[in-house]
Amino acid sequence: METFFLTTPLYYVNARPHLGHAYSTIVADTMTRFQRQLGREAAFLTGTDEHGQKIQRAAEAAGISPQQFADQVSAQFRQEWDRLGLDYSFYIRTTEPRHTAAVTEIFARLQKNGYIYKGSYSGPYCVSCELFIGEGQPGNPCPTCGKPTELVTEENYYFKLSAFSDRLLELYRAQPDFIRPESRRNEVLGFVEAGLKDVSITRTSIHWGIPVPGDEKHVLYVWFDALIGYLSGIGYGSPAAADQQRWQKLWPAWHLVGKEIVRFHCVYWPAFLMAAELPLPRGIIAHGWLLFDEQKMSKSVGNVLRPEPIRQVLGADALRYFLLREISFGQDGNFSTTALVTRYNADLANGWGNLASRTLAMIAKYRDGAVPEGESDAAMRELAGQARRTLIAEFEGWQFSRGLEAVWQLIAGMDRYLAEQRPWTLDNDAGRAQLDRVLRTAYLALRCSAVLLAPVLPESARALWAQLGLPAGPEQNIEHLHWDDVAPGQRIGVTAALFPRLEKEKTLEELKRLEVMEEQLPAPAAKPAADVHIAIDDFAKVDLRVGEVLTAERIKGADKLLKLTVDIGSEVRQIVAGIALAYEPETLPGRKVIIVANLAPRKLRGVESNGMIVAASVGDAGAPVLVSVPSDTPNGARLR
Ligand code: ME8
Repeated sequence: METFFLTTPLYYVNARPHLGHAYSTIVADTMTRFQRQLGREAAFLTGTDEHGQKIQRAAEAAGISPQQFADQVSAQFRQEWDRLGLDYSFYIRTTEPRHTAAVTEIFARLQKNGYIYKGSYSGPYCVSCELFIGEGQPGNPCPTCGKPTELVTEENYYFKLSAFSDRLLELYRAQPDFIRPESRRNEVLGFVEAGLKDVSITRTSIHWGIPVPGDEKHVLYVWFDALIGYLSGIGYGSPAAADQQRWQKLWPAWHLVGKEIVRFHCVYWPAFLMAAELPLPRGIIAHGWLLFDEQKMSKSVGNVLRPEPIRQVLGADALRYFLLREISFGQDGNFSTTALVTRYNADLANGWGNLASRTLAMIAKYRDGAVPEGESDAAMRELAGQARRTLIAEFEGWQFSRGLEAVWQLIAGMDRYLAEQRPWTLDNDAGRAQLDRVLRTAYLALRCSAVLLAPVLPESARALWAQLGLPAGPEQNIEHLHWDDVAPGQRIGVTAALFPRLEKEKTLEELKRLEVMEEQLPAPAAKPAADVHIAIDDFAKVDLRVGEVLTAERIKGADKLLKLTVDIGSEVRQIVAGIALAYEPETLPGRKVIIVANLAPRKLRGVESNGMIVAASVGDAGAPVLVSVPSDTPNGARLR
């Protein structure tokens, strides 16, 4: 049987995951579960992209090695996916030896096939996008992200991308749904039709990458390296027979990507594969961006929200449901916690959850927990059939919101049916048969909804299934789902509220509070290992001094940062400190602090920082608490 194999982008490890990353991974998880419920074998791969200049710089700023940095952040991605219950089948890190083996093999194939030559590149490069810009002046804004480009002048290995224009255009023509949606396809067509230039696939000015086999002063360009992760993650490049079989069984993949990386996936990647004589992907599905305050949610803009507070307060299922229901797949969508809580209450607590609790309570009360037998309502049965058909068609076309809407039509239809039938008036001899019919119908509708919603709301669907007293789980085949397939003598299970109603203002406050704590989590840094000792000379290298805060002000657009001036005896330093969420600027002047005086200067949000304020990191969230000395300690005194 053919396997449905899907990949998410391999996320950069320059920073922890945010909701944008969670969105892609949730979509992949949902699609994979849905495919399984169509009776297909399905798997998805995710992972982290760990090489390149961006990561190298982030690690330098943290004062640790790129590998240590990548280890920490990659673990945070994995931890987040595990907490959210995202059931990835494969996880690849591009710093794993198995990945290097695959990359080396593909590079060798390209070389053997004559698609690689040496040349030199001099021109703008965008570090944020890890992209050679090819035209314009260094310093100009990157056409993709708008950040200033940098001049790169290097001897490089080039890939003959220009040789593939015709074959790529032929591919897009022969397979019109290779790139979805249509708008992205047109963008790519335009780009390729304008003519492709060869691309540099190595760097010499950075070292954090996979060395070019046989010419080790070059490292491979991060995008060349990363795309191959889709293959190395399932066994390509490994000599073991089991690995070979696995990748050959799973490949080719569907690639799910954000719209900003469509060109890499639709142009470069198929061309690399053609050059390596490997099968091309089945297709590329591009989704839009999650916006926050009308801008792309991104680390570099600094407007990110984390999945964790939402999971803690509303649960992973509510987050999944909201993202898939609220955002029209393929388009950009604004994320708002107010809309999240409103939808939770309306659709989950008052909608699905309430239908479940009312129905189960009535079966308990009127029929002592036994599901009545006999006929169910034909109109409701038809509505359920329609929900099922619509959900299948829409989910197959990645239109999750419309598929979910159909299930909520069934839920609303059931609410209306109960309001019309007024089962609470039927608990008498004359009403007995009708009450049986109403309760059975509501029970069957719930059973059907649990199966249909299991790909999107897996935890709640399982909980409801148990409350319905049904065996196994709701992950049943959706195509073969029978409305009336309930064993005689069926009894309901133990009931509880699926989605307790939330008080809006309090919930929003709680989300905000947890969000603030999240942002105070310590950034990756070298962890002092208990069993590694340093010499006194090592400690003496750190110039720790007493200082006094003279002024403190907020930095526009950076919630966490304060700009301080600090008197350290010999001079007054400007220092940027990440303590704004814990300290009001007005409370700081006059306060004694400890600073690291000999850190290399760096810029945070464009503001120069000459040193670092020392703070204790408290609690799970690592909230900063300033370290101090008695107020009469002279400024500039050294700590030894
Ligand atoms: O591009 N809205 O990694 P990346 C929706 N390493 N999705 C978002 C998003 C947002 N605001 N922000 C991020 C890279 N994403 C490369 C990929 S693949 C071989 C290499 C999601 O960490 C979305 O899927 O910048 C986007 O394409 C991806 O994260 C970018 O992650």
